[in-house]
Amino acid sequence: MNDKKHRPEWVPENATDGFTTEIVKGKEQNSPARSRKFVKKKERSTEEYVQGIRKGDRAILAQAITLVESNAKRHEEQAQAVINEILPHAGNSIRIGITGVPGAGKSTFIESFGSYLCEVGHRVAVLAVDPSSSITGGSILGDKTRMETLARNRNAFIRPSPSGGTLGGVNRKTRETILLCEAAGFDVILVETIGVGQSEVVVRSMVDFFLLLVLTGAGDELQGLKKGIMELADALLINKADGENKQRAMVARGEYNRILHYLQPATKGWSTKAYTASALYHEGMEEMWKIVLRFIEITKASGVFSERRNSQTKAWINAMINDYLETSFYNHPAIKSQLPILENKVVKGDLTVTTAVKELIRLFEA
Ligand SMILES: Nc1nc2c(ncn2[C@@H]2O[C@H](COP(=O)(O)OP(=O)(O)O)[C@@H](O)[C@H]2O)c(=O)[nH]1
Ligand SMILES: [Mg+2]
Repeated sequence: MNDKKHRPEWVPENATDGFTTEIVKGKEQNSPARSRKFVKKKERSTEEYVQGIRKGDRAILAQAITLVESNAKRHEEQAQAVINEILPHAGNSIRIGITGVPGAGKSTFIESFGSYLCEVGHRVAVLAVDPSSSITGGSILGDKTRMETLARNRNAFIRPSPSGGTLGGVNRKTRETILLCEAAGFDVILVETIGVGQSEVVVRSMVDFFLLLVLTGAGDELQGLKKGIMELADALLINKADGENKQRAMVARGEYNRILHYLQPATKGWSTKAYTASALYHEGMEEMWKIVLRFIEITKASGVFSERRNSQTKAWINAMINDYLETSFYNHPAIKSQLPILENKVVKGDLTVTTAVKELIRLFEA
């Protein structure tokens, strides 16, 4: 190490080891093109992102989404700058949410419906909301194979659910991704709910039209299906209406329509009805699209469309504030140390819940 050849020229002759800076022989760059790409990828300017998205450059769009999904503080600033720039070009799409129990055929439907839409001249972006993906590692693998044809279509863009983080985090990332896709010229956005639980409500809060995929046969399903989810839907689609199941699907359609008749409609001025389709055999796709178009026409004329978008934006603001406050509360050092102690006191009956909470808030605000 003391070999003079390895010492930089600015090091004095009589310098001790402590002073010395070592020189490590540089590695030969064997592929300048590759290294240039690497540097570019790492340090794309906000302008480059914006231009690329506006041109519909899918690689840049994908990178911008990665930026938006990053939890790193330094990425957040640039992501917000990009979104700010593209915002005037966002919003011009029909946003459709697709929900249903696992196995109902959501991914297959998206493959078939998305391909149909591309065929008739649309550009389709497919996103997924999966708040559980941080635990399960995501269900993307299965989805990719279900969407093989669509994934190869030049007019389609498929993005798996952002992994990790809270429901609030997934919520923000998906909403911002929708804006980026719209600015890149995608005029139909399909959002699939993957995780079970709260993802239906989250997706409903970011789309114009909400589609519930259901199955026939199982009378239990009709019973077990949460009325609450049916009340979120703008249409029910009985999928797998093919082969021997076709007849049963027609019967189920009548049953569902009878139930829907008594439920609160999800959208003012629109009555939610049941339809049949076969995603696997590409039947009913055109009919479904006509229903969506009629829905958009009616709600735009009545003002319900823009009312919903506005209230969704306001709800997003509130959700982010709640998320921020909750995170900063539970990460506050005083709360971290005092919460378990006060909880214990309450459990033992030494303190009332209200007193404990007030004390915690006092510590938080101090
Ligand atoms: N017969 C029939 N099978 C279907 C149809 N749609 C989906 N499936 C099958 O149902 C299974 C689950 O579909 P998938 O799209 O992964 O459901 P997801 O979990 O809701 O996304 C797969 O084996 C599909 O091939 C359909 O219209 N008809
Ligand atoms: Mg799926």
